Amino acid sequence: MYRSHRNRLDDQRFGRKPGICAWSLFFIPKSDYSGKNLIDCEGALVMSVTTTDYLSRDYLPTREFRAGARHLQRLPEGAEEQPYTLFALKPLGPIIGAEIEGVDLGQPVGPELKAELHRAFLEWKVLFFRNQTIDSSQQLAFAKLWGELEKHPFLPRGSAEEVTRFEKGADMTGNENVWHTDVTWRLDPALGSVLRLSEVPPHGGDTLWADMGAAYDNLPEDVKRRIDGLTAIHDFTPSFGRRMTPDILAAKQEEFPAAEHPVVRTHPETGRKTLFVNAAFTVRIVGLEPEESERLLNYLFRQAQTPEYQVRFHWEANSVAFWDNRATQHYAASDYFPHRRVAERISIAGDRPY
Ligand SMILES: O=C(O)CCC(=O)C(=O)O
Ligand SMILES: [Fe+2]
Repeated sequence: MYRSHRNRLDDQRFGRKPGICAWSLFFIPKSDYSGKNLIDCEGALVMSVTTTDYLSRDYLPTREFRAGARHLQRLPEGAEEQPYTLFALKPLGPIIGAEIEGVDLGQPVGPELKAELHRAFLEWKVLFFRNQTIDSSQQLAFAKLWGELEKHPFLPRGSAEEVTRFEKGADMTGNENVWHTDVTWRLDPALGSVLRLSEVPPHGGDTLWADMGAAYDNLPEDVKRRIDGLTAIHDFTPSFGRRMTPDILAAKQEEFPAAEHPVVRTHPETGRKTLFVNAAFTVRIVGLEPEESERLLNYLFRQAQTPEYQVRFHWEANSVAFWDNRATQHYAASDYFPHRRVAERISIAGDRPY
């Protein structure tokens, strides 16, 4: 039901004619696969395959016994390390996540500090600030430094429309414990977010981020070749849409049509390639038969779970995180029920992934 409805919407949105397109792939004689480019119903190139990689599907490792060092590169190729002069930066690992000491987010941020924070943000992908006794309006002022703010259409709001409030406790469990990049179902997903914890549980409640540039870099060459140029559909329906009545769901789907994004996006500021599919919102890869799409997506989703690409942050009250949503995924550990945990998030609007 869900699939057929969304496929119809996708067909309208992406200008595809409904028909036997998907099935025609199944019924092409095997010999026709050999080394040819397949053309879909509208004449677009859907895949370039050889007999072996498509039919045996052996471009995906069947088991992930992959011991040994990962290639962990923090900066883009050719970028030079420069010191920070206006604050102390304490790395929490080799490639992602750093604590910033000596910056008060309650005070105005001048152009020089802003430029240095911006560089740290791009280089470390998530910045952490502790002991920031700020309120929502100061958090808003800091977030506004980086661009237009988003209003989330589905999540509970705080003191302003741009503030999303996650209030967890005995009657609300933490549900953000799926690896994801925020709002990729938007045509222009968020650039980044500023998250502040005002109440922390006595233990647990950490958040983890994964560097999706590292995830891309470490993919086997066969997989990189296979996903090069592919796009995927991102949709809020399986997550936020789950509890909506059919009428509300239909109206929201109209307002937020499924988005098609590249599977590998190029970071607009650093130029790095990042793996841009996530388990919460990516529903299928365009042009692949459902079984292959699912298998490939599951393999790609799993990459965010690799500890070497991650940083794990333990919150204190008044800790703040500022992450680059174009370069990362995150996961909020839901291990503190029934204790309270209160977080407020402000997201900065981003641009169309390419
Ligand atoms: O509560 C958290 O730590 C993060 C929740 C989340 O997914 C988000 O703020 O985007
Ligand atoms: Fe999130």
